[in-house]
Amino acid sequence: MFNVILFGPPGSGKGTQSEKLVDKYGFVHLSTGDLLRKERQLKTPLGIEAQQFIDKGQLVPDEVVIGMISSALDENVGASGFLFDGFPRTVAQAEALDRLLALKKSEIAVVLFLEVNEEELIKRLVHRGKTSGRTDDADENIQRKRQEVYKNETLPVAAYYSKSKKVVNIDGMGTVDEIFSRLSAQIDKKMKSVV
Ligand code: B4P
Repeated sequence: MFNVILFGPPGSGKGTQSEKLVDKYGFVHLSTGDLLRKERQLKTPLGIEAQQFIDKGQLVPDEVVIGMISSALDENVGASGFLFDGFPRTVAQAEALDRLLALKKSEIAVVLFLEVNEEELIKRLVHRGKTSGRTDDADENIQRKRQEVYKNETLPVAAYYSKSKKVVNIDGMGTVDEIFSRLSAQIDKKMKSVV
C-alpha cells in the first residue's frame, strides 16, 4: 500500500487537490470533513454531536474521528493506497493512524504539507462560504478560530511526522493546476523510491 497524507491549514486546498490526486493515482480518498458532513446529512447521533464542534470552528473529539477512520480502513481491504485528507488533525490522531496502519503491515509513505498564508486562507474560505452552504464557512470569526485551532492542535502533527522525515513542504499558492503538478511530482518521486 502507498499511503499519503495531504496536510495543511483549513482552506489550503486539501479537498480540491484530493479530487485530482484520486483521479490520477486511484487512491481511496478518506476525508474526515466529508465523512462528518455525510453523518450530519443523515442526522445520525454522531453527525449531530460533531456539528456542534464544527459550527464553533473546533475539532471534533479524537475518539469520534479515529473510530470513523478505523471503520473506513476495514471497509477497504485490498486497497492499493489511501489518501488521508484533513486527518490526522492532532498528534493523538496521528499516533492512532500509525497503529491502525501497522496492524495492516503498512505505514504512511509521505506527508504533503500545503503552505498558504493566512490572509489568502481567509479569503478562500469566505469566498467558498458564498456558495458552499457550510455553516463553518459562514463568518470570518469562525475562520479565524479555525486557523487558531490549526496552529495550536494540528501544526504539531507536522513536527510528529518530521521526526521520521516524511514531510515534504509544497507551495500552496498559485493556480490549482500548478499546485497539482507540484504534488504529483513529489508523489512520483516517492513512489519510485519505494519500488
Ligand atoms: P475539512 O472538511 O477538512 O475542510 P477544510 O480544512 O475547511 O478545507 P480544505 O483544505 O479541504 O480546502 P478546500 O479544498 O475546500 O474540515 C471541516 C471541519 O470538520 C473542521 O473544521 C473540523 O471541525 C472537522 N474535522 C474534519 N476532520 C477532523 C479531524 N480529523 N479531527 C477533528 N475534527 C475534524 O479549499 C478551500 C477553498 O479554496 C475552496 O473554495 C476552493 O475552491 C478554493 N481553492 C482551492 N485551491 C485554490 C487555489 N489554488 N487558488 C484559489 N482558491 C483555491
